[in-house]
Amino acid sequence: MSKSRVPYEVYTEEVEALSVLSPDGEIVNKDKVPNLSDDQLKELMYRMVFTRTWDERAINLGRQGRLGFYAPVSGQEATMVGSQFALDKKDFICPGYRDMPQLVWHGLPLYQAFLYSRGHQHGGQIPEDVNVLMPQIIIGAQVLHAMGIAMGYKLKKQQQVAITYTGDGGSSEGDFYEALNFAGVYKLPVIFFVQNNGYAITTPFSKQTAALSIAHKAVAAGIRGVKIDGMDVFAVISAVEEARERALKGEGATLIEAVTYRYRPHSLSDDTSKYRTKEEEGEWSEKDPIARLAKYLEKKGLWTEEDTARVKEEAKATVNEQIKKAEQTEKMTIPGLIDSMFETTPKHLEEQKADFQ
Ligand SMILES: Cc1ncc(C[n+]2csc(CCOP(=O)(O)OP(=O)(O)O)c2C)c(N)n1
Repeated sequence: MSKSRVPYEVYTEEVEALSVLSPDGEIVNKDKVPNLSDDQLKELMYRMVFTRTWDERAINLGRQGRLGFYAPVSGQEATMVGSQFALDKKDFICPGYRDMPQLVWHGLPLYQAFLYSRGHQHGGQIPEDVNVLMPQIIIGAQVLHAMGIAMGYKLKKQQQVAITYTGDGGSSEGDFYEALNFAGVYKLPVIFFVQNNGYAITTPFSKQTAALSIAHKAVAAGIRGVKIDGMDVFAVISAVEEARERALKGEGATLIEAVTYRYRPHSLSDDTSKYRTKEEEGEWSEKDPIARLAKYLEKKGLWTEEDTARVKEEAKATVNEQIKKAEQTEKMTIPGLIDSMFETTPKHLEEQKADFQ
């Protein structure tokens, strides 16, 4: 934080988003290119293509009645896949409802993501070695959870970082400000990652805040704020790596605002034509995070169209297999649900279970 003094009126200036990889696949900021091996670059591309195919299949599965609630992710692969790519396996993820890709790439089995969507309690039985919570539907609640987990890391002197995701809408919630404030006061190892995709369902960003940007909200909390191009996976990785390193060095929290776009509807019961134009959608499709990484990798001789086609087929086969596994999981029952809540079911719940039976 700068300690320079200015006249008595508090003011801030517009900030330009960090950009590393341009839409035509050129490096525009050499200093911020993440240090990734060729294999890591290919893995990153693999995950982004896989995620988009999974998203397309999930939308169809939802329309067939085979999934319950589902929030589409296409367009946000750079923020979702890229930010998780920059984490360590022991870092902790607190997601919102759209953030299933981060959980799956952090180790949650895909069939459990499908079970969660189907409302089955086994979807939320997180494997011991996977440091995630299940997505919050309550907008902004997870921001406080991540702050609390980071508080625990700090008290126990554990070299771990918590990251949480919310949207532009989430950044207007009271929970959001409370979490940022605590993180500032206690210098906590937490990353607040806001995916500003331009809309909170139908509410456009212009009606969300009068602040100069979401990143500016860090100023009031006394934490670091950065704004990045969220369609640029290198900018995402660079910003998360930097925030992690600072957090681990005891320098506190970072608020990252990543400017992105969701190509698909908010959920499966939303009609984008009611609140945005085809022109706008066209402009954002020119910035596609997958297309731009593909261009970069093709120029380096690391990726071809055949690779994309192969990954799509692989993703479709995996989704088919994992949705079948979810569908074949024993049906949820009320006694089973009660028994899965505690290691030893408390007496009052045993009584309720007996009453039910
Ligand atoms: C506390 C709370 N208020 C309202 C809702 C209803 N709701 C669900 S999604 C949503 C919009 C959130 O938009 P944003 O935070 O920008 O995230 P995005 O869906 O765009 O990823 C709202 C208002 C909710 N789930 N929780």
